[in-house]
Amino acid sequence: MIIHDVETYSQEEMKALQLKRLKETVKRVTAKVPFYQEKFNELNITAEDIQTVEDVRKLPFTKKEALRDNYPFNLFAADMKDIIRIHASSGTSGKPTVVGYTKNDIDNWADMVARAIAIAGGEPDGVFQNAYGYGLFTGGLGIHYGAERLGMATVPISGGNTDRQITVIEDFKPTVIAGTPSYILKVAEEMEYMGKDPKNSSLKFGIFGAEPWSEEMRKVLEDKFGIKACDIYGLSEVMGPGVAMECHESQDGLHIAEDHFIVEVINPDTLEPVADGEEGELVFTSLTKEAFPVIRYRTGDIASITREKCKCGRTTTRMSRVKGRIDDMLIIRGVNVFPSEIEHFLIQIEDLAPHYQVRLRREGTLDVVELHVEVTEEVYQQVNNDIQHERIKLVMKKVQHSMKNNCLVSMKVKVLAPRSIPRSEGKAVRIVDERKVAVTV
Ligand code: DLL
Repeated sequence: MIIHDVETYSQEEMKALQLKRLKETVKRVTAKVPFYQEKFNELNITAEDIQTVEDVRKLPFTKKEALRDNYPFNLFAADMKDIIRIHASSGTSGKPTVVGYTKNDIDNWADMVARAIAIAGGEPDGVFQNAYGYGLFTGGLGIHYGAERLGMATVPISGGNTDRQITVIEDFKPTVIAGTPSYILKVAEEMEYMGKDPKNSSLKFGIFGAEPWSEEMRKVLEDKFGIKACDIYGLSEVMGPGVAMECHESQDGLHIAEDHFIVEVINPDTLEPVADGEEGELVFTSLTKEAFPVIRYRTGDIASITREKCKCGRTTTRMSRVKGRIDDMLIIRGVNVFPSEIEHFLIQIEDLAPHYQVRLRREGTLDVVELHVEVTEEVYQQVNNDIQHERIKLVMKKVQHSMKNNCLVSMKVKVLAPRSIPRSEGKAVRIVDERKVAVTV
């Protein structure tokens, strides 16, 4: 369901809208935020220098450190009396990053998420189960306001409490469920464990994101629930969920809300733009935000974009799935691997459950990478719960072989009993660095 004209704008129409809004944003941050004033002064840039959308490249990049250095409110471009919401992300090191919203910001965000839910197949008359965490994280409330704005009967169940999630699925008969793919997988598994078939539920669509996930994981979730599962992207610094959303018709890239953001893809080393279709770091400039505008925010997320028209009829630029964050890329004896690539190949191996964790340890002076995987309940029963069984050893060899051939890395593999790898209620912890603190991917 296309609910907004801008989704089918011609490139000229979109650029005209973006240019007008970009100029306003540059004026706003120049007037209100000392951090940007100083940066623009250094480069001798004013709003007058912005004559085309491409002139965004004249502006300086902003990195996460800027948020930490200006903790908590120094990047806000609105008076505190006009701020009506504050979110923050914990971050794994240092101070949290804090973002604010005015009434207009919350309104625009709700519109954007309503549009995203419609892109993913949501209809106003359905019931929406929101299993994203409510709180400082933008997932819960961000998605909630959008689902209400679309007119859906929104159930604010939040993440966790899996038994109750299952009761709601059975009794409230939701048509759409939203949550991290790893947590929704846990809900499905729990249903199966109770002897229930998730396919018998009323669910038709899933809106999954906030963490990297693979095409293979999509297939697992779609098969288990008998739904269409679409990818939702966003980050708190830029707005929250809904910056981009995949359509259920094509499931071929995420439509970026270009009336609210300009997207660029750059080479993270040279900072030069890369060609459409080539992978690089996503960079966003906000166009409508009042409280927390961002100029060329470097997300650290790796993806590519295409400007080709989508089969669904929308004309907005699409981004590929996010492969992962640059920070979470593993470098194993000179070879770069993202956890999402490991997932892609692991799920194809029979006898394995779709859960994994990469653990980094130090043995003497050497860094050791150990991949933890789980066998399925079925196989485990067949080998009489004997994790040393020959069949399990064969599974281990298959995993090692696949990693070596497909990801070009050799790693130790540990095959564990079902339900051994910790499940998360929100974002899955895919890498555990025992040399330092755990990082969330
Ligand atoms: O995760 C916002 C969100 C909530 C998005 C609900 C989608 C659904 P943050 O906690 O600030 O915000 O984390 C943002 O999560 O920079 C990516 O690295 C990662 N991420 C978000 N969506 C996806 C996705 C929310 N669909 C960070 N695929 C981003 C891969 C994603 N990674």
